[in-house]
Amino acid sequence: MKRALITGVTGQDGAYLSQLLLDKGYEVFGLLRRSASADVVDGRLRWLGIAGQVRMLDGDLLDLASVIRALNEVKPDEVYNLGAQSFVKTSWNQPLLTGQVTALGAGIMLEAVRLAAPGARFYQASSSEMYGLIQEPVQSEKTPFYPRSPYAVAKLYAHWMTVNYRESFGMHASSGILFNHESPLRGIEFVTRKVTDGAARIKLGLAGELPMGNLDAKRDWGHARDYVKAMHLMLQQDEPDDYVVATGRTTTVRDMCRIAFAHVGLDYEEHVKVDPAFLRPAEVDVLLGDPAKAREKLGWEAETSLEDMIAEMVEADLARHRARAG
Ligand code: NDP
Ligand code: GDR
Repeated sequence: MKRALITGVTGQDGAYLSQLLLDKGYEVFGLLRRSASADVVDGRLRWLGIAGQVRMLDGDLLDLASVIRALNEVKPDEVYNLGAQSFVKTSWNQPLLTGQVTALGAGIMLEAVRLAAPGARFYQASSSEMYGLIQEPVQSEKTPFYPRSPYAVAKLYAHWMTVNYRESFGMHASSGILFNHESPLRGIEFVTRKVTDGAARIKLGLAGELPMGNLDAKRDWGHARDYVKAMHLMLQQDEPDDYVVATGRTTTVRDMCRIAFAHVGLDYEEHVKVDPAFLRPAEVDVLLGDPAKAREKLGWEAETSLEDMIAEMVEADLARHRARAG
């Protein structure tokens, strides 16, 4: 039985990856940072019905000793570093914390694996945000990076550290350059979930308006359930490498709003209002990934359309609000 250690196990991807690995017969372990709200930390795992099946170990990405202790205990075959301060807008308000967790945290993980679990395969959660100010209309593994937020700068450090540990120490360390991926388990602050939750609340008469930021930004949105499969596939390859994971289709925030509101029979234009509070100091205007390498080498393809994913998210948010109302 293979053993996997996941950082960021309580997040969206950590939950779906845990489910995938459990289904494949892995023993799954998660690094869990202490929270005063311990009763809610495994909410996503509970939603997927797998909370009791992931073994949690105390640890924090900022604490090398705790990570080494976890690695010594688990003796993992595979390590997935998904932990991060992952909300781009917050990274301007907490740039140094974002650097510590999202950049140095990856350095800590790489160093800990080198010292305490040298045979383990390593996955780093890199991001399409690293492309930032776009240099090429379609982004591939060869497109130059130009990060546009403290988050993206931090992810770039983590990405190059992963490449460097692979080249310096021969580590089986791979980096997935994942474009935006969403699901009913997406944090409520991210744009798709904010919109699907907003559409659900407005439909149920719980709200009237939805204040939003830049409606012209374009993103290549896929489903997290599909994307965690690519993470796993990368660690099954003979050679470590970097892969773009994307759908190859880009959509404006405005059109995503249209799709979500139309699902509940509403016109987004009557409810979505632009509020400057949600604009960013610097924006990534458009992202569009080329997943050809992942398709050819991993046999991976996005399976869920944006329309189907948004419908699933709106339905989940309607169900949540109905359940809350009793
Ligand atoms: P989430 O924000 O949902 O989850 C982030 C996870 O990191 C949480 O489990 C959080 O724990 C954990 N974490 C934060 N700080 C620490 C710390 N100091 N020590 C240990 N764990 C910590 O992110 P996603 O699941 O959406 O994304 C997973 C990874 O993939 C992230 O690294 C993200 O940056 C990256 N990524 C995501 C994309 C996406 O579209 N979703 C696209 C490309 C990259 P807690 O619950 O305690 O806060
Ligand atoms: P992003 O995701 O910054 O791409 O990072 P987010 O959903 O926050 O924003 C996407 C785009 O939508 C625009 N936008 C708004 N965004 C939010 N959150 N709220 C709003 O009200 C709003 N209005 C418009 C944004 O300006 C932006 O252009 C996500 C994270 O998961 C990262 O961790 C990951 O690395 C990247 O995706 C790939």
